[in-house]
Amino acid sequence: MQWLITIAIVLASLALVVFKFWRFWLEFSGLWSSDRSDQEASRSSKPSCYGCSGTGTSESDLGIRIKPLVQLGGKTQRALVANFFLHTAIGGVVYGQEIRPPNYDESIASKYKLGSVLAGPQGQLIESKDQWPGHRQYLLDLFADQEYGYAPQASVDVRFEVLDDGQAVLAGELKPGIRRRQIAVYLERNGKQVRIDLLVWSPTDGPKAPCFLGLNFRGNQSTCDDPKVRLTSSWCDSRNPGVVENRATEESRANQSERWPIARILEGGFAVATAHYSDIDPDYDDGFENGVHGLFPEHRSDSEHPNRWGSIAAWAWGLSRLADVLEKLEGIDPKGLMVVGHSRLGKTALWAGATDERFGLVVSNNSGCGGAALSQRVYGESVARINTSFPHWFNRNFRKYNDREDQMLFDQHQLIAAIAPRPVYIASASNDKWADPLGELLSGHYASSAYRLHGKQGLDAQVLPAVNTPIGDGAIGYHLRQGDHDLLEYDWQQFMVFARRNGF
Ligand code: GTR
Repeated sequence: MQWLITIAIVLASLALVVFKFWRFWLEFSGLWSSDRSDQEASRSSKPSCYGCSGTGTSESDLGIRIKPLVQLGGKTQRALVANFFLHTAIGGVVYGQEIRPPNYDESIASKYKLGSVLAGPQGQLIESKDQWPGHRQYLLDLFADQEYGYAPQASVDVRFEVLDDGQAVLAGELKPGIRRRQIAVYLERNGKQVRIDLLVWSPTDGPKAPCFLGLNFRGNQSTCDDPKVRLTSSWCDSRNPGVVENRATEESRANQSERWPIARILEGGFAVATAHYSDIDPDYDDGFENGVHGLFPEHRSDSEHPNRWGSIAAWAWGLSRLADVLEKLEGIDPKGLMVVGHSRLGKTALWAGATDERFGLVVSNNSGCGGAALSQRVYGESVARINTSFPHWFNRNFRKYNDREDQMLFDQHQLIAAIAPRPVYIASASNDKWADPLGELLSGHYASSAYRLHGKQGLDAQVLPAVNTPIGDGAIGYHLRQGDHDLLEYDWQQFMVFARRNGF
C-alpha cells in the first residue's frame, strides 16, 4: 500500500513537471498569454491580492488594505516559487514513505553479525582485566562519537538547597518510617542557571540506604499522591493528562504513581530519588537551546559538530549531576547509587551507567532501540524510525545508520559491556515488540565476555524465558514481564532482588 502511494505521488509530481515545461514552451512561443488571468482579474470588481500590479497592496471585501508578505514579480516567478514549495512537500512525503515498515520476522532479524565486546579498533581482543580501563574508554568513545554525542568537558557549579524535609504522606497516610526531601539543585555556568527539583525518599532511621535514582516523564508530582510534592514548572507534553499548554496542573498529580511504588521500595530497604527529565532538557527538538544544552552554547550540536550531545546524553549528564548531590546527602549510601530508567529514560540510564562509574548498578526497563536492543536485528523500532521521530535524542552521526544498520561496526551489546563489571539488569515486557525483547536479552548475552573477563558470571540464555521468570544468577539479570510497555511494581520487585543479590 505504501509503495502504491509513493508511486502515485511520484507520477503526480512528474505530470506537474511536464505541465510546467509545456506551459513554459507555450508562453515562450506566445501561445499562452501570461497576462490572461491578470486581464480576467482586472475585469472583476474585486481585485485579487497577487493580481494587483504595481502597488503591492489590495483591498479586501472589508476594505482593509492588505500587503502581500512576499512581493513577487511575473507569473513565471510565482509559478517557480509555488512549484518549489510543492516539490519540497512532495519530496518530504516521498522521503517519509521511504522508512521501512517495522520488521517482526525473526528469520530476517537473526541475520546480524556482531563483533566481540573484547575487540579493540583493529579487531584485536583484550585478554586481561588490566587492559579493561583503556578498552572501556574505547567503547565509550565509540558510543559518544557514533550515537549519543559527547557531553562537554567543562564543568558547572553544582549547588543544592533542601527546600522540604518531612515525613511522607502516601495513599493518604502519614508514613513515619519514610523521609521525604525536596531539593533544588542549581547548575550554574557563566551567569546562566538550570534548576532541577530532586525528590528523595529515604528511611527515617537506620544505616545509610542504597538508593535508586531515575528520571520521571511528567514531573515529581506525577510519581506519588503526597500533596506536599511540588508541581513541576518545566515543559510537559500537552498530550499527557493534566497538562495544559505544556504546563502541569493539579490534575497530573499521581498520574504515573504506578511506576513509582515508593512504599514498597522503602520496605525493601532502599531509598529512591527522582527528578523530572524536562528539568534537565525539555523533550522536543529545540535546536539544543534549552535545558542544560543552553549552559554550553559553545558545545552545541550542529552539522559541523555531528558528535556532540543530544538529549539522551544531556539527560544522562544530568543524572551524574544528581549523583553529585546524592553522594553528599545524609542517609544515602554514596557507594550504593543505582541508576534506573524506563523506555527513553532506560536508554538514558544505560548511557549514564556506562559513563559514570559511581552508579554501582544499572537498570534498563523496556529501553528498546538505542537502549538495550541490538540495532542490527532491525526488529521493531529501527534506527531510521527513531532518528526521524526524535531527531534530538541522538547525535547527528547516528543518522548515518538510518536503514543501514548492517553497516554499523558496533552495537548495543558493547554499551552493556561498557558497564562491566558493575551489575546490569535488563527488563522487557511481552507485548512490547516495538522494543524487541529478544534483542534486549541478546545484548546482555553478548556482553557477557566482558563480565567473565572480570571473573563474573554473565547471561547464558539466548532465548526468551517464560514470562515473569527472571533469569541470570550473576552480574547480568533479565526478565520478560507479562504485559505492556510500562514500569510496574513487578519490575521493581525484580530490580530489588537483583540489587540485594549483588550486595546492595
Ligand atoms: C517511543 C519510542 C521508544 C521509546 C518510547 C518511550 O515512542 O519509539 O524508543 O523511547 O517512546 O520513551 O516511551
